[in-house]
Amino acid sequence: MKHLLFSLLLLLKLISFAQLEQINLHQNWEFRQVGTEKWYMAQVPGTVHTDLLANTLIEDPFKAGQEEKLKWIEYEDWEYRTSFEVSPDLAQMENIELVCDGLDTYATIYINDQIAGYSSNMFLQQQIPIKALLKSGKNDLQIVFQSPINKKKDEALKSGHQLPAGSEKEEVNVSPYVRKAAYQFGWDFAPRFVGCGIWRPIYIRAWNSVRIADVHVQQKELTKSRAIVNLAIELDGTNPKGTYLLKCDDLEQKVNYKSTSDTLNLTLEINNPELWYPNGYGDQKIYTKTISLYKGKKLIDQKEVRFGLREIELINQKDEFGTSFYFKVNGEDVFCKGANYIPQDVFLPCVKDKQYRKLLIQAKEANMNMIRVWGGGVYEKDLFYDLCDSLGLMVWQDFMFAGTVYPPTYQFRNQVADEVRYNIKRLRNHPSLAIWCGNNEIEVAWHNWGWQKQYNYSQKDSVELWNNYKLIFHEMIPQFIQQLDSQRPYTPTSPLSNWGTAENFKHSSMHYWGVWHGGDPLEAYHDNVGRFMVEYGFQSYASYELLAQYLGDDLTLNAKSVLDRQKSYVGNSMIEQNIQKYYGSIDNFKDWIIANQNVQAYAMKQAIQAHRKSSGYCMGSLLWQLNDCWPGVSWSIIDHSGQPKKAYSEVQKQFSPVIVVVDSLDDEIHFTALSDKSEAFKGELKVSLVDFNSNETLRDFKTSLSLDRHEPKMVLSIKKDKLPKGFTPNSAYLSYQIQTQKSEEVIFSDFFFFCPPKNRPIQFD
Ligand code: BMA
Repeated sequence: MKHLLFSLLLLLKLISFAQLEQINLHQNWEFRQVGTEKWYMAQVPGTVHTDLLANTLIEDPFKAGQEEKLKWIEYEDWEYRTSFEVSPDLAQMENIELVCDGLDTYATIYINDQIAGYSSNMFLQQQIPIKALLKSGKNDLQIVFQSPINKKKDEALKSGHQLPAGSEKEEVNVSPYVRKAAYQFGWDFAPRFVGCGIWRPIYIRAWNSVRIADVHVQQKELTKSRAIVNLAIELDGTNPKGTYLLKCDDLEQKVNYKSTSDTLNLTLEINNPELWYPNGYGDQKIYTKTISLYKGKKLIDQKEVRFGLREIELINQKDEFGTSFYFKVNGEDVFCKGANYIPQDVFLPCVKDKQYRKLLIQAKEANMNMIRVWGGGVYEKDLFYDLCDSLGLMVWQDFMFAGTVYPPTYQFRNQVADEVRYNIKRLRNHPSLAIWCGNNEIEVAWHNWGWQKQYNYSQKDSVELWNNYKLIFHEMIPQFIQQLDSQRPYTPTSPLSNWGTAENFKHSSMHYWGVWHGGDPLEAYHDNVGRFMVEYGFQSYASYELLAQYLGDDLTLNAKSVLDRQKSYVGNSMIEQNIQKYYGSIDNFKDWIIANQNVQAYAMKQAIQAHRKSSGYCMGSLLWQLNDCWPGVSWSIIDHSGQPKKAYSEVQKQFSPVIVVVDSLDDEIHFTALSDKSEAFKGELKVSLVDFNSNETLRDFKTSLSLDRHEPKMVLSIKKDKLPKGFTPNSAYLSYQIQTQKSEEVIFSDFFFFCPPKNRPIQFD
């Protein structure tokens, strides 16, 4: 009965869209462990861990102790199967493909017991011609996943040396050999769950004649009065040669497709174009156009393209201070405010569309304008970039390489080439995509982290690994970008400059980890400002309530279940030390977490204020990290359940368009104001010195503000000896606010304390 219904639906679809068919294959899946008898229901898209959980064959992997207990799953092979009906009409179509948007990772795909194709890269879509394997009626589809560990362990062993993988605690580091999300092998914010599965949509695509396979939107000219946009169109079909008619709006063009490598061009002229701007700099105009392809009079395919018009440049060149690193959008310098994004779950298909929406809206509401998709995760799904387009969040897109060097083999580089080409083509039309970045931290690591010694590389090994690195990130990838997306900036790695020396802070992109990894005090952010801060961060635990959902109630900091969540080699020492410093001793774990989140918020405040106060010199502040992939402890400002931590509201405040930063020096208190607004800002700063105990205002100060974009100004200086007699750091605090001149609307307010929270008679948190 089910099958009958399925074929009927299929037929209906065929009648309604005679040319191109797409039939999702997400129904009736089963799975089992290879070598066992029984099949269980499976969810597709999905993962083996979540399928095992849904069948109550395992406990929730996020519960205490499960990470260790469920390790066996990664050494096993897993098979998935379903069947689907093919109507005689479908079977007769000229082109039929099985499209797998993402298979994780080593898979053999069988149709009716015959091998149809293979997958060996989670980041690559498979398009497998299957016409010859299909029959009318019921067809079987089976996908067998091989354990990535078993698959690559021998190759790793044979190489004679380990490749680095900081968070893999195994006897052999396999992750560098596998094109699978690196964080799933364990990271300093993530547990290790090396799973497999059909993690993205899977469907049949069938068409007669040709289909529009790709449209590359190329902005050729952009002035106030007009934009010229070329649509470069690729066709796909077994015999695509011929003459076609292309239509878009009222444009019609006869085109001749000569060979399969041909591109058809349709040039649009847009008068008085509206531009796309980052959040805070203007609106986000998105143009939508439909391209129709005709053969003779017959419409054979249609495709909708969305694009935005804007110019993004990366200015990374020598300047008066050292080497600049900033973005110009539509000719204006942009101060990038944002965060690093990691996958929203260890088990990626669990993340619902509404979670994407919620998280990215949270980013926009925190006054961010840039998100970095970090290289140890995944190239995100289309929805992510669509949301960034419409929210004005520029995307810093790493290619998925992080924290290791890669096997110096032709076969590996070939995989990389396919993956890079596919993802560039998939993402290049998004106006939000601001920069491609080769990888996360590989160059700083190679030059500073002592891998050569740690892994005992011979001179020959080192030369070979480094040459392979350069080939991939300095030659191959930039060449692909030149061919496929030549207008987008590329930077080979992040950061370009290491935080070790003062000189390095004068140059290019920077990850500053003196606070946390280097043990620096939180105030050190003020002395360590680079030209573009791509990473900096401080850890906090998720709320007690969220942890308790997975670990049970009655938690203590030193419980094994809690300690198991801490994946950073630094452990809890930096948190503990700073709680002591600012809050004193706290025994109760609930209160300790609150203090921990407050310390993180304070740390983010110091960092963002330091970076923004140096606007002009420093032009970017991307905190590490926006979100979490499981309920635990990490540098995130939003936890795994989507709940903002305390730091979120602090970040939101400090990323406001206009802020004031207070510095208490020995004799004076300085107020520095700055604005990101495009028009000059006029307003007033009001400051009150308030007595802690009586809550009385002891003295008021005010000054008018006139600020130009990205030009921080010292607007007020108060001599400490002019403060009322009896003032001590523990007796009063400053409350200050900025209001606009026109409407007297308060657009920013904050406090400044002269003493740590533990010395304050009342708490504000
Ligand atoms: C950054 C990232 C990650 C890591 C984080 C915290 O440098 O690139 O590798 O999770 O540090 O240590």
